[in-house]
Amino acid sequence: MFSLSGRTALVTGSSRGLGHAIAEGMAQAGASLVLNGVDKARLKQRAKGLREKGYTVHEAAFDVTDEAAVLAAFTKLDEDGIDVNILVNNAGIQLRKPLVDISIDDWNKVINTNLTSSFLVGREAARRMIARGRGGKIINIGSLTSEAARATVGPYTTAKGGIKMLTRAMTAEWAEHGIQANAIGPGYMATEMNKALLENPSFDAWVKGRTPARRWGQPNELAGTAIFLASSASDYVNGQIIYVDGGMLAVL
Ligand code: GCO
Repeated sequence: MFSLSGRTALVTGSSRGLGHAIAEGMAQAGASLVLNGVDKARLKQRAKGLREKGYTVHEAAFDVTDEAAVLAAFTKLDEDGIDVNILVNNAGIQLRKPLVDISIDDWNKVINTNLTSSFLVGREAARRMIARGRGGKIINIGSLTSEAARATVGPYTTAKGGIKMLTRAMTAEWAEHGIQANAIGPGYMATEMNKALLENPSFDAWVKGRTPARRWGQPNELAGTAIFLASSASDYVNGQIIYVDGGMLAVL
């Protein structure tokens, strides 16, 4: 029930970080991949690496915040006969700055990349899943900040809170079409985006003290939950957010 063979997963922002780890995990479970990123060279290089491991990998370089680019990307997938039946809305950026110092451009960039993109890509994927009548899986990547705020990451927190409720909005409308929309809330993971935090001794100590598991998470530790939510094992799971956080949100 955990096999993804015969399924195709589009993972946004999958040329590095959590997206790449989730994509590789899904490929290990049998999925064909559509890798996405805006850096064509990096995308090409990462796709090549996965193909060398024997996985089936398509590349779709497009900006998830650009509606026209999203529409064009899905038209191309249609033309190439690639049916996306698993969508992972992972693409995201971080901006660490006090709210009083955030410009409207800063704000819009984070909200567009971390939230609106999931609507744009999710809408196109769902239109096709509904038209095909064979259901599908949508996995939105939230955050600890889908549940609790941390100072200086206001736009990110707001977007990730929206991801939790967008997941439920998708459930309200798409579950009857056999689409299971759920979310994953990663804890503090050792990624490029968190490099500055990992290298900050006091922040590193805070994460290890505040997390019951007493360590940072590794990107590949999200793959199991992603595979579960992408597989038949979760066909009656809708509108949930599963925190993969070493227990951080479970304790005071
Ligand atoms: C930060 C981090 C967090 C984590 C993650 C936690 O600045 O606090 O970037 O946002 O990356 O989102 O779930």
